[in-house]
Amino acid sequence: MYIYYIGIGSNLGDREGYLAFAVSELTNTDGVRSVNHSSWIETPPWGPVEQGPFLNGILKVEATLTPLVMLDTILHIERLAGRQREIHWGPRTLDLDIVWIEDEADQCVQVNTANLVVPHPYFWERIFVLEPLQEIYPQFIYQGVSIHNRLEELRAIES
Ligand code: A4P
Ligand code: MG
Repeated sequence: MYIYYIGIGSNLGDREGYLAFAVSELTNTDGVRSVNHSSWIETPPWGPVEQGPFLNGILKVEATLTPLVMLDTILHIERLAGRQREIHWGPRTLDLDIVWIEDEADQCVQVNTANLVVPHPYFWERIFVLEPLQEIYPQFIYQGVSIHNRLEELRAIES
């Protein structure tokens, strides 16, 4: 059994509808035991591409699926939501990124393959990931720093 923390975002079309669609598809996937999620928060676009605001959140998914099977599952759900890969970091109907994985003993699971890197390389830099992650996993600590302190650091840098 794994616990997946999956970043979810949309900034095209019926954003809330796409997020709800992803929750429902994951819930109905064989090997998925439970799906919980943070609140959805509206966030300004991060990165170099000029685009509309995102609706972001974090899904907490308990599943027996291995990480590479989970990746295939979320890529399939993105395709079902009409996701087109045009601009790297550009606007999208639905983006699902595996941010963090734990095993049954609450140990971090690392993955480093050509198609999947976990922990997600940028997660610790992104307020739009950490804010909803804090809501669903308030005791989260990374490299000795609590998520609360990290968010304060990032907010201080941004202001
Ligand atoms: N891949 C490798 N590691 C992972 C992982 N941990 N989870 C591979 C998911 N996929 C992973 O992704 C390309 C490939 O990355 C996948 O096929 C998979 O094999 P992609 O989704 O097609 O590419 P992308 O979306 O252009 O890049 P990426 O890295 O997902 O973009 P980001 O980093 O998600 O940035 N601002 C706000 N406020 N909110 C957002 O959600 N999102 C982005 C996109 C930019 N700005 C944003 C937001
Ligand atoms: Mg992605």
